[in-house]
Amino acid sequence: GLVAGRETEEDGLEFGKSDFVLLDEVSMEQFMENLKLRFEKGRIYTYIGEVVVSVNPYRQMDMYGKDSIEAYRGRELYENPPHLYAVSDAAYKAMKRRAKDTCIVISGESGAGKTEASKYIMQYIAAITNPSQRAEVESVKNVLLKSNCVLEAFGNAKTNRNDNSSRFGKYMDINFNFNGDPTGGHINNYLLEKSRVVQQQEGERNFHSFYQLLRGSSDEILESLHLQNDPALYACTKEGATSNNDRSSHRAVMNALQVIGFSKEEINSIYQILASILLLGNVQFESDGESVQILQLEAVNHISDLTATDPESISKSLLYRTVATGGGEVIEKGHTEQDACFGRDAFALYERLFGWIVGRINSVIEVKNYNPVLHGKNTVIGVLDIYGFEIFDNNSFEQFCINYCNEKLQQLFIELILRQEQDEYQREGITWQEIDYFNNQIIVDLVEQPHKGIISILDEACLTAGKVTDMVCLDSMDTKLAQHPHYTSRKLCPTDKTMDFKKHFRIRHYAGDVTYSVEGFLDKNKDLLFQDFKRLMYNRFSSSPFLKEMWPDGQLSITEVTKRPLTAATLFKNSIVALVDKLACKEPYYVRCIKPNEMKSPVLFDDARCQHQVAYLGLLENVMVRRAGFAYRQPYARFLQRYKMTCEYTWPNHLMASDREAVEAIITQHGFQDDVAYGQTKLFVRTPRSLFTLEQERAALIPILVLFLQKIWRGAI
Ligand code: AOV
Ligand code: MG
Repeated sequence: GLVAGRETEEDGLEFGKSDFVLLDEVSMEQFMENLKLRFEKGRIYTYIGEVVVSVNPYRQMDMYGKDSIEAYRGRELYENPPHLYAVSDAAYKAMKRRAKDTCIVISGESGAGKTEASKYIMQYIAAITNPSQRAEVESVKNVLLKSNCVLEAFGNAKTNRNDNSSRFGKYMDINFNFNGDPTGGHINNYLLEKSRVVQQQEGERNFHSFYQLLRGSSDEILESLHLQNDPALYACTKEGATSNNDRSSHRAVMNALQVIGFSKEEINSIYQILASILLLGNVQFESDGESVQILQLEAVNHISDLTATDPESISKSLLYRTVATGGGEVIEKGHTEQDACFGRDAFALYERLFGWIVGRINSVIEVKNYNPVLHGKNTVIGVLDIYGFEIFDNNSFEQFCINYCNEKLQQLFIELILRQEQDEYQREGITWQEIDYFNNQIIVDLVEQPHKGIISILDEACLTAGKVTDMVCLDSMDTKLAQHPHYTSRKLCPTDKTMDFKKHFRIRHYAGDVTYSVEGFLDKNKDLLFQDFKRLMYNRFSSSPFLKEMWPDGQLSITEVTKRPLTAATLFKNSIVALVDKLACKEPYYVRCIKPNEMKSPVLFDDARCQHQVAYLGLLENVMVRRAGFAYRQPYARFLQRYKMTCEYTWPNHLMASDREAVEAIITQHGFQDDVAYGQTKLFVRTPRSLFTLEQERAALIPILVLFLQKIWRGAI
């Protein structure tokens, strides 16, 4: 297989070029030809310099096993065929040798293979660390690996784009000690698509966890949870009730929870909450015009049992809310939109549960007793796996947030890979022909700019007293954004019959046009959770401190909470801005995932779909920058340090006026003059070949040198 030897220039023809930089000519045609050829030959990874382009194979590849891991361990990028393992190793080496914080950013649209890639990356890092098998390091690694399984169960779902689609964003930091062994980690999660708990689009499913519970639990457990083992019986899970592996997944999740260190009691509580949500979803209301009644009192009794709350409090929290009037008086008001309130309560429960699980995992893996003096610098590798760009038949607030997040990541890629690269040539005084690329900053601004951006307009509408509807908000966007080249709506473009006057607006995203339905935007942005429910939950769990953590705000009194909280969109924006800042100060490694077709087929390479992705990901521009430029660069002193032994004028020390001249001597002696440029402080090397030759010579010389030194020590010379 792949492990047997690297892809050399000779077999280059058979598998295409392993690095797009080596194409004869940089054109979309050649790029696509190479990408397709490699996909068909089972070469799913290809480099652009240090960036990995990955095409989802939609089949099990025989390239992730132990022998592959060994083949990549400690090697340089150009020594082996392209692989996630090679970049993981590069990130790891940079972290270990140079004490750099690094991050691996995985991007691509929904279903392109980001989550799978993130798992292989983590597996690799786990496999190559802790050679001495220290128990405390092993346990950290175990928790890191097992956390994926739990987070996927609770945060992933089948969508129309991907059977195992991440419905939350995940950024995981892995901490390392000076030995390069993992000592802990931290998971940041971003905006869970909680509305899925009560509603799914046709053909989609709820979060996996519900089906796993119903299909995988024993009859006794289900009985104790007042459940039956058929997802079709519950409003929340009747969509997509049939699936094959929920039962085995349930076992895996139970095992993972135990390995991570969740107690029996905690695991029980998790499943009690899931059961409460399923039962809550079946509660229906009836209005006689005057007052609202709950139809399924039995369900309420069961929820009351599962949450150890009295049934009256539950009914009351479902039917009424307590509000503070302007004068500080506290009154009870009956709900009018009954269905909305059970829905809100249900997904609020789920969101808190998810957040609590993440927090609980973090508490297990957080770095404890770290002493920088004793343990040296604590370095980090971050792995980002977030929901990919998506377009559905019906796109709502969640897609708006998800797609905005992808715009931000594309912007970061442009900054780090396209712009900073070119800036460096200028700084180093290297002649340079600027390369044009589409900068999506304009779309990022459309969404997030203060006062003028969509989020600001939404927030303003949410804060306006009185009855501001989604429609009014759309009007306001139409007025303020009429001139924006990436925004349109039916009112601005009356001839476009694909949009509805009342609800649609469209954003021309970097990855394509998406038509959003404004319906529900305001509610979702306000993210109202009735305080009664929070207090109810807080009181219920007051005897179990670990679950009380889920509802810390429940202890606030009704007058304290009238202060306006930040809206969902603003909170999300702030968290994404913080994420981008965090990534920007690390040394980045990129995996760019491509989805070969819409049918999940392992043999179909849909040329148009693939070309579209290559275009919007800016991959061709990436090749141009990389190729016109220099793939590898090293400060003169470091280059000299490593290769001085390969040249008679520099070994053991050079007598030249500067390191730069000494480096010139090495390069000239090897005949690589045409492959390099000399910057102010660094040597720039165009192709990997020269470096590879130097590495080989060095490797060949080292044993001779060692022998030579040993002889000196023994007094033989
Ligand atoms: P995503 O993370 O990019 O989408 P996934 O990583 O979940 O996409 O990949 C989707 C599916 O493609 C997986 O469930 C696998 O069946 C298959 N797949 C992906 N990569 C590989 C691989 N390297 N080898 C074999 N099969 C693979 V989303 O989370 O929807 O944006 O929100
Ligand atoms: Mg995913």
